[in-house]
Amino acid sequence: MRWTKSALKARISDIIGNRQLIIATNREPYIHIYKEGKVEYMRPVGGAVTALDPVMRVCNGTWVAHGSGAADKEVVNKKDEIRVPPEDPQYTLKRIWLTKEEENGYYYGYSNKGLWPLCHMAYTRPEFEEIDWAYYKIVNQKFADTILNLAKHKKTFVWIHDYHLTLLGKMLKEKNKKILTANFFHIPWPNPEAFRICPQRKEILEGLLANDLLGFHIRYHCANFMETVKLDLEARIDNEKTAVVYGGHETLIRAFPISVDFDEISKIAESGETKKTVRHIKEQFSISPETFVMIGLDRIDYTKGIIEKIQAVDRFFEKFPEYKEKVVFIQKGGLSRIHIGAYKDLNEEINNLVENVNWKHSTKKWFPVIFVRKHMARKEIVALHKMANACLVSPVHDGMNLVCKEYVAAKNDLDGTLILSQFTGAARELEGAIFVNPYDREGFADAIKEAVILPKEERMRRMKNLRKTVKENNIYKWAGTFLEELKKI
Ligand code: GDG
Repeated sequence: MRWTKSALKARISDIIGNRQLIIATNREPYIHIYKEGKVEYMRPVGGAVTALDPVMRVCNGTWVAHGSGAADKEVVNKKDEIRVPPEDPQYTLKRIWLTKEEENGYYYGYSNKGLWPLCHMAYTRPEFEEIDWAYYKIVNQKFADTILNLAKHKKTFVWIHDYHLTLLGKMLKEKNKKILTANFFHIPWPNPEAFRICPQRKEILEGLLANDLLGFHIRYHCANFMETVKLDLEARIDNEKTAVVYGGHETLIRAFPISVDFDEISKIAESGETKKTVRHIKEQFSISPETFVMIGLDRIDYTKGIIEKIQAVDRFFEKFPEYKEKVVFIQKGGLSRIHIGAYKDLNEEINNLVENVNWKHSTKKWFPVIFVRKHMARKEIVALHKMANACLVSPVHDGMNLVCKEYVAAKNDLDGTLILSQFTGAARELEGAIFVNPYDREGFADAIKEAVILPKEERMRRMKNLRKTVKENNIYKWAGTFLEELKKI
């Protein structure tokens, strides 16, 4: 059986039974903002919400998240809830309000100055401030109190997501043993030596091991986690079952490679509207039909290898100047975590680099890098993928990476090449990509050349393989297999 939206819909009540489903994430799937005095909503940029929204549309249930939009309070009911998607309501979003201090300490501080660099090992030094940790605990407790209230009278399954909420499982179980909980970690789990520097590692591990199920993208992260537990706690590791028993409680550890809604993206890519958007984007950037278009699409984050990518494009034009005016690179970058110094600096660095590279290679009628900052709707993103002859995905470390899978899903015409960092979780699945080490500028520049000259049949053969993989291993398979694992508990 291939997992599809309707297959998950058909199986969901059998999987969940009479339990209500609650999912908990830091980021909410829809943000309400003020625009020219009116309330509007937008979709935030980020992998976890992109992946979970289609799943929740099928599963119904309640999504608990931080209400971070300026107009969020204006649209919720007395219980701080709103049905979403706003244009076609299918599940409930329950918003949690955080003070500026809480957001600063828990989100910008402990989660993103501490755990994010710790788990990615991208040579950005993690910072663990006591005050941030205090807020991290306060906010995890806020999520727990809200969810315990929702779970008072119903059998409940709580699906927790990510490194922002590592203590939540334990906080829930301490008050209500009947709740079933799982945490899916969207980022890598590092090796035990790297994790060892975290001063709060014992509390974090104990928080995670209170869950009944713990999911990572790939087996390597599961193995790292089990090794970490072995080093830091007196727990029993059951290798046969891939489980950890700690304090008499068993947690299953499993790999579930996350993915995208292949069918939906393919459908959007095929639509007449997308064709029109492609024409519009090409006009806007004065791209001729003969130009070889390469794209990049990332949240602006130091783990995504944006600097390394632009440097490789620079090297490509240095080494192969005959491609000037024939090849162009469009990088779309969504601003992210801008209150953190490292992100502000990265943004500056990208601006300077783009300016230098463009100045260095530009001719009278062409420059090599188009950096797009304006917010793009999903339709425009699909159009960008559709028009691209190559997509450059170059993280220095990434749990999975959805952009490469979105690209593959949008290439119905098979005419495109994926250049993919070997340090993404996706690299383990996506046979058919041209693999690069983003730290190896020379090799990366050569890979770009390889993509530009790849014969059409070979290009199509590779894309066909890639599409087969992503079509099969789509987001509904991820959700379905994760939830089915729960039935075994
Ligand atoms: C975490 C893990 C894991 C990106 N830039 C823009 C934009 N996007 C959209 C993409 C994609 C999503 O955001 C990014 O997903 P990724 O998977 O690449 O990255 P993270 O946000 O770091 O996600 C990652 C993921 O969780 C899921 O588990 O794969 O490893 O780090 O959907 O299309 N969207 C818009 N403008 C942008 O500039 N509109």
